[in-house]
Amino acid sequence: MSDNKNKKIVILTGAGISAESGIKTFRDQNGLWEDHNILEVASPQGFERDPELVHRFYNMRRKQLLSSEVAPNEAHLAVARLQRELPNSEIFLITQNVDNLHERAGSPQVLHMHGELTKMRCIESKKVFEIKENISAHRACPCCLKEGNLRPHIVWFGETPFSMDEIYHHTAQCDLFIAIGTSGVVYPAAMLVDLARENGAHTLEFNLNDTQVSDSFHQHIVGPASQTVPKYVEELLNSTPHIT
Ligand code: BJW
Repeated sequence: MSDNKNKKIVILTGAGISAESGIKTFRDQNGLWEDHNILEVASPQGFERDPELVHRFYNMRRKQLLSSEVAPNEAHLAVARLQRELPNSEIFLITQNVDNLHERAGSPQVLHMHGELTKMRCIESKKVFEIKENISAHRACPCCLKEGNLRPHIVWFGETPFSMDEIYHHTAQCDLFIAIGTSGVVYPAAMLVDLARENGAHTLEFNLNDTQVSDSFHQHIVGPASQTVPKYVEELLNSTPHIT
């Protein structure tokens, strides 16, 4: 994108953008799915079978996210800068990540399609609560006061990701679709590039490696997101005429 032609941009981020902040990805070597059985900790059936185990898994990840060892990296900061500074553009940020590093980097808008680690939901009323401390299966729900009614506000396998209508709407209309640090293994996020491309968008993938959807992108930028994304953002901002 070398001029001011493209106006609508969709950015889709995955675990790779937070890897350099110290948060494990899922499928890389030493990733979360090496130590945890996906269906035990990330499915509605797993939660029904052993809610304590599932709460422990998310307690552990929430505690790490909120510890002083984790902070947004240069890639999160660059995305936020692009959202704030690119003139004549509408940038819609979709993240599959359940961390809050885009918000902490200053992103003015973030859609969490797979939920958020710092939120819990009542399984009856569907009300969502911000809860930052550890949760046990016996914790009483703040709305119905029943024990065991709180679940992580996370999209597990077999569940529908949040705000799909909005995601499809923005993706089908964008001029530029950028995916950062996602393996392209999990649907429906993995097919958004096809939707964008079918509707005429230029498509760009940032990743450490080739992914199983790399061929769907027009352009593939290889390297750590903390280096490649800020460089790209800098170039984009410098090549875009600013309105005074
Ligand atoms: C770097 C880097 C650096 C590292 N710089 N890059 C058979 C066929 C097709 C689909 C299905 C199927 N069977 C079942 C399905 C559906 C299923 C699915 O896709 N399964 C596949 C695994 C086969 N999907 C679902 O069930 C979803 N729901 C659904 O489909 O509902 C139906 C529906 C569809 C459409 C509309 C309406 C309804 C729900 C998916 C829920 C995903 N949940 C998880 C866990 C919960 C969140 C959590 O606990 O954190 O979400 S799974 C996990 O994977 C997590 C992630 O958000 C998601 C994606 O992972 P991500 O982000 O791509 O991470 P990795 O680890 O895979 O990749 C990291 C990448 O970064 C790598 O490529 C690295 O190279 C790169 N990298 N360091 C740049 N420094």
